[in-house]
Amino acid sequence: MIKKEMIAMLLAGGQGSRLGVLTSKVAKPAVTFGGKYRIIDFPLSNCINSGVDTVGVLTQYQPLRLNTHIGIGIPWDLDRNIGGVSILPPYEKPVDTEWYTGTANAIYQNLNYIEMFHPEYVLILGGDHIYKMDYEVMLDFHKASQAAVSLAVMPVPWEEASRFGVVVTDETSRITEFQEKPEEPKSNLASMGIYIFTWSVLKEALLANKDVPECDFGKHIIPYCRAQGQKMVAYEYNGYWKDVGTLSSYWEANMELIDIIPEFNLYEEFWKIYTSGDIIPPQYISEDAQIHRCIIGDGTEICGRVENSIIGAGVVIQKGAVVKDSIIMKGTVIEENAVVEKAIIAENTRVGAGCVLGCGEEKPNRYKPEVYTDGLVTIGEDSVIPAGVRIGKNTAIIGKTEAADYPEGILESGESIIKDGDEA
Ligand code: ADQ
Ligand code: ADP
Repeated sequence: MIKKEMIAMLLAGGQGSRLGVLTSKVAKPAVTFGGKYRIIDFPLSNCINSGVDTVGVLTQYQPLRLNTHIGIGIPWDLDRNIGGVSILPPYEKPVDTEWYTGTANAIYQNLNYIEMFHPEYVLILGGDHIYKMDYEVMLDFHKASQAAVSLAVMPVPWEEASRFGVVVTDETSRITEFQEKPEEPKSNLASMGIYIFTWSVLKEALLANKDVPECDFGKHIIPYCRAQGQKMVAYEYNGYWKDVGTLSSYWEANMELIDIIPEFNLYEEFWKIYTSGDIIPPQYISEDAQIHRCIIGDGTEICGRVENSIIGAGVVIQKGAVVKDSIIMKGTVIEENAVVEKAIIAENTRVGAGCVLGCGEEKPNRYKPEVYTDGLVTIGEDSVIPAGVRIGKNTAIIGKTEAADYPEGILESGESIIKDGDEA
């Protein structure tokens, strides 16, 4: 019989619609981060650094990139004979075949996978947070508290508390109240969506709630366990943790990496962040290049001016081009004399010569004002921007655009061009 003390289930199936065109073609956990990584590298690296060597990754939305990235888990040392990493998409069953309708439903549909390992504890993780956490320490806390469920929590600013599940605790860290995304939060201790369950308790809860539509941890399973009188405790985390679920938080988290002493340090020896990547040549910086405060990936060719930016692997920045306060992902080309300011440009995009991105006054986005904010220009992957066009702020573009898509050569602030993927 295979027996593991704790296995992890990593939820990586949500669409991440608040990242707009960045997730039209890839799942949020597969979006690149920090010039080298993909978001899912962080929880996966935490797993192996914490000694959790069995991880089920629940995928659903646009899983191709995730599948190729994770493979059999070699970069994370998860290529085990027993356990290791398993990608778990929804599959057809003799009865009740369905998509993963919610986070807990996704786990329920994989009861068999979990049972294979006879775990005592199951760690539930989201796939869309940037942080380093030793889950082993959290497990020690769970055991010492003799809890049935432990939630990792951290204080957040009061005005943001209603975006999260929040907990009220007593002096022993026992959770006395839990509210999922409340309009009027009673506390600013936010659940990080990271749970350790004693497996027998979780299994019972999943079976009891199996017919609940869109069964979700925050909305159903946690409240159910509370109602059952299970002992629930809050494990307070004090390090860096960022939900990169919105374009602004994603942009900010990237920008924080280039601070002189970054709050989140990618260079720590004892907590490595592993990733899988192509074998690519070193960077080439030409005599015309000027680079200030940047993270620059492998295989890049820089002949222009780059400031305060995160430049992914294989990016080309041609002569005379200027890139400022931006994130440029893998394989993108910024042609001669283009100017890019406060933009997020996804993989394999081409920005034509002399384009200006991020110009003019700021206006709210006409279609998704809550998604395209903070003056950002967001361009989805495989896009083409023809030479010489001017693009305003709070805009989104995805697809191969042509001069005819830009009346008078301009995309006004707050407009979008969606040629490939999602509707604007
Ligand atoms: P949310 O962040 O809103 O709240 P949710 O969007 O449901 O949680 O997703 C959590 C994770 O599950 C994400 O990584 C997502 O990709 C994945 N996921 C979503 N639906 C899925 C599905 N059907 N199949 C597979 N994976 C899926 C949660 C908690 C809050 C807590 C925040 C912290 O509910 O209480 O405060 O996380 O960010
Ligand atoms: P994912 O979990 O894959 O990121 P979404 O980004 O679509 O999925 O939504 C996650 C959660 O955030 C959902 O509960 C959704 O209701 C909520 N949400 C979606 N859009 C917004 C928004 N613009 N502002 C605040 N919350 C949002």
